[in-house]
This record gives sequence, structure tokens and C-alpha cells, in this order.
Amino acid sequence: MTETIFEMFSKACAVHGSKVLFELGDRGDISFDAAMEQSRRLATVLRDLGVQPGDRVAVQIDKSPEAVLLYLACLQTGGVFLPLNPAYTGAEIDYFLNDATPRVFVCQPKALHQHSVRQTGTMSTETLGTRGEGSLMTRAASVQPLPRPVTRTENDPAAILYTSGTTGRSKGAVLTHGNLASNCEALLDAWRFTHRDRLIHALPIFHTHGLFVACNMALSAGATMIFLPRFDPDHVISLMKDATVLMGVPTFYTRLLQSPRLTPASTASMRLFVSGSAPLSTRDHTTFSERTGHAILERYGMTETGMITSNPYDGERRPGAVGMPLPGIEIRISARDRGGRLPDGEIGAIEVRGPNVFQCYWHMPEKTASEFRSDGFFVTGDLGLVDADGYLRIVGRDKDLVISGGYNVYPKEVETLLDAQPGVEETAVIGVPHPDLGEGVTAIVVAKPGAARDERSLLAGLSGRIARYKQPKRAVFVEELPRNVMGKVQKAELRSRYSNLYQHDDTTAGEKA
Ligand code: MLC
Ligand code: AMP
Repeated sequence: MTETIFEMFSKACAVHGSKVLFELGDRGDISFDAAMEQSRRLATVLRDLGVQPGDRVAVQIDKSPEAVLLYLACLQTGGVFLPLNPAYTGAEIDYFLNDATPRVFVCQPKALHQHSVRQTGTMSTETLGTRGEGSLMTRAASVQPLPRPVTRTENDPAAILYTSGTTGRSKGAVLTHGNLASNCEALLDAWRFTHRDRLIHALPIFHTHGLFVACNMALSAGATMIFLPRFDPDHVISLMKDATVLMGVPTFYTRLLQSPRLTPASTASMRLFVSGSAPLSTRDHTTFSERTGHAILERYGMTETGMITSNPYDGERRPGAVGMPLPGIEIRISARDRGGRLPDGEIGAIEVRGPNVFQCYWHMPEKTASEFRSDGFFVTGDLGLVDADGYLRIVGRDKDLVISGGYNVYPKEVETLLDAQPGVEETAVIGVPHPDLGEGVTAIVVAKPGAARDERSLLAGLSGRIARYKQPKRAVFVEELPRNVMGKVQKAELRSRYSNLYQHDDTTAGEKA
């Protein structure tokens, strides 16, 4: 039977207990043994707060080693870990808490006052800051470690990650212990990841990539994480001399390539650079090889499935391709409308089946059923083909989704808010090529007759309503939106029309358009 992540972590502790798990620079390091001890104390705290197997533990906190220990604690109690992006605003958090009804909600100490209105009779609110401050670690200091973890099987839920719906409400993807453990095992093997590795961890930890790929692998292998609060290209390059692996979204590589310090010498100790969560441009792939001698290993995954395919560790890592299925995972390319396998080389819907595929969408049985074929294949919403050598290539998306710097933005959510702004007749939100973020969220807007066309004030109207990364970088006013004969807005036509919008624009994340 597949072990759980906590069992894999326990085994790593038994062998590598005195090794550093979190390397933290100025804060002092945390060993595997110390991490185990603290996570067991946190497990006692969660149990004392009433967490029973199956109860949700929601966290909206900044990245810290204690946040990972809380995840491990949750797994020990049988709780279901539910991480939320700290960038989410009040309205977004309200939705998640109402939908998931967690037993415990952990927030940043500075945000406690604004969450007091969300207090319910059944939910405890605790705090955790980036240096371990807050109520949770204070409680942990005065309890005994949990003697033994609650027994879990591979079909028990371990985590819920929310992923926005293309048409409506966000969906909570329920991932089981078996999903997480099997995917981790497959990746350890595929990428030859061992206790000798030193991973530069600069990703956020509330998504699949930073938590279930990067952290789970280090926790299970007995490897050290050089744990950074955020991605800073020059700092990351300076760490490479003492590291072996970097996992990043394509924007990491775009920004690394802008530094003259990225050279064969500065990357000489590194054995592996992994990219995923969004397409890596063939230009960045090729330039990175030329500049460093390292071929980036691109892989493909999703919240609902963990990692699906990977370019080979040994063998050609092809620019523009995401490789072959990981061991134990099947993919097929099907006709988009009716299903049914298509011959290799033809473009169709990418479908996946295996122990990595999530259990269900939380409390949405119809939605779950509609995204699976009758033989158990999950329809990813991505379009691709398998080339003559068996490499999967992603060529587009069947879902209305923008990926900006590795974060997913669902146009419908942004359009609904923009349409409600004064003077707006209708909008179409699209992703167009952006030199830094891969795709830039862009609003195409039809103003009401006689209304002012003020890009700046229109975008300012979204401030505080949705997370900043979802807010369009630009808004472009047009007379009308192109429609097909059925009246559907032709987003492909808009994407092509505005494909150069950011080409000569130095606007990077954060600069107001
Ligand atoms: C930050 N901002 C963004 C943004 N990230 N805007 C658009 N898209 C993004 N991705 C905004 C902030 O809100 C802020 O706005 C300003 O940019 C600067 O913020 P920052 O925090 O300083 O940004 P920066 O550190 O430069 O972050 C960029 C980034 C980061 C690319 C390093 O977004 C990142 O770490 N992305 C990784 C996302 C990820 O892990 N995805 C995996 C999903 S799992 P303002 O106005 O407040 O200044 C998945 C499955 C799989 O997809 O296959 O892996
Ligand atoms: P998420 O829902 O955040 O897990 O995002 C998953 C989506 O990211 C996938 O369905 C793909 O569209 C996209 N994605 C992940 N990895 C890659 C990749 N290597 N190349 C292209 N798209 C990717």
C-alpha cells in the first residue's frame, strides 16, 4: 500500500534526524528531528482545538517553516489541510470559509482583527506569523507532542485546494493521502531526488507546486530546503553554489536570464532546474541552455492531478514539450466533444488517469461527474498532442483561463466585477503574451454610451475586491466585442488582435498600467 506523506517524513527523520530540513539564513536552521517534534506539538494543539479526522484546517498565512510544520501536524490528526493565498481579499476568504466550514482557521497575526467578523461557533481562529509568532506556536510550547498519528489510508482526504471555476464558483479539489504520496514517489524516482539534494525553495506554499511537489519531495527524501520567503533572482543565483535543485515557474527563468550573474560558473553545482505551472517559452529554454549548459526539465501538472508528465531526467529535454507520463499514470488524447482516443500526432483533449487524480470537488458531485469520462479518465481542459517520440506537447486550452506568472486567473470572475463598474456595458478578459508573466491579464471593455473611458479609474475600481494578481494589467476600450454567429465573444480573435500589447512595454508585475 502507498504510504502517506507523514509516514514518508517519519522514515526520513529516522535516518536523517540530525540533518537540516529548513535552511533559513539569519533565523537559524531547523533539523528534521526538530521539525518532527514541533509538528507533533502542533498536532496536539489541533487535536485540542477539536480537529477530528476529516475536519478542515484552513490557513491564510505567509510562507514560513512553521506553516509547513502545521501542514504536517494536520496530516497527523487526520485533518484536511486547506491552504489559501495570502493575497485573497475578504470577499474571497468569506467564500472559502463558508464553503469548506473549517474547524480551525489560521491567519496572519496582523489580520486577526479583520477576521473576527468571520468567527463562528464551530471554528477557532488562531494566528501564525513568519517567524513563528502568534497564538499557535505559543500554544504548541505548552503541550506534549501527539503520541501517535491518526491512522490514514490512501483514500482518506489529506488536503483541499481551491481552483476557480470557468463559469461560476471556485471548486475545492479534494486530494487524498494516496494522491500525494504516490505522486511524490513517482517524482523522487523520475528526478533522482535524494537526501543529498539541496533544494532552493522560492515558491509560495499554498499551491501544488510549492507544497506538494517541492516540500513533499524534500520531506520524504530527507533533503535540505534553502527556504526563501520569495523569489529574488540575484539572491537565488548567489545560493546556487551550495545547492543542487531549483523548482520554479517560467517567470523565474525569464527573470534569472535577465541577470548577467547567470553563468556556467554560478550554476556549476546545480544538477537540476525544473519548470512548470505554465508554458516555458522555447526561447527561454534554449537561452538558458546556452548561458548555463543546463537543459531545464519541463513538467506538466494541475491542482486536481499533481504532476502528470515530465521530460526525461536522462535523455532529451525537449523545448516546447512536457515529456511523458510519470510511472503509474496514463494519458490519452481524445476528441474534444465526444471523447475516444485520437491517433498520435492529432490535437485533442488531454485526459489523465492514475493514483494521482483527485477524489472529487468538495460538495460538488455533479461537477465532479461532468469532468470524468465513464472509464475514469479526468478531462484536464488542456489541449495537446503526443509527438512521434512520445512527448506530450500542450498546444492550448479548452478552458477559459489565464496563467499569469504561474497563478491561474479565471476571466469570468474578473469580468463579473468589471461589468458591475459604472459606465461599463460589457467586458472580455483575456490573457495576451507578457514578457515577464507569460500572459498578462487584459480587459477589453465596451463603455456605455456617453460614459468616460478611463482605464486607470476602471482598474482602480477592482482594488481590494479581488487578489492583486487577478487584476488586469491593462484595459483597452473598444466599440464592440467580436462575436460569432451564436453570439459568443471570440476571445481567440481578441487575443490575436492584442498579442503585441505588452511587447514594447516594460510593465512588470506590480506596476500599475
Ligand atoms: C505578483 N503579482 C502578480 C503576480 N505575482 N501579478 C500578476 N501575476 C503574478 N503571478 C503582483 C502583486 O500582487 C504585486 O502587486 C506585484 O505584482 C508585486 O508583487 P511581488 O510579490 O513582489 O511579486 P513577485 O515577487 O515579483 O512575484 C512574481 C512571481 C510570483 C512570479 C515570483 O507570482 C510567484 O511566485 N508565482 C508562482 C506561482 C505558483 O507557485 N504557481 C503554482 C501553482 S500550482 P502590487 O500592485 O500590490 O504591487 C500549478 C500546478 C502546477 O499551477 O503544474 O504546478
Ligand atoms: P492549476 O489549476 O493552478 O493547477 O493549473 C494547472 C494548469 O496549468 C494546467 O491545466 C495547464 O493549463 C497549466 N500548466 C501546468 N504546467 C504546464 C506546462 N509545463 N506547460 C503548459 N501549461 C502548464
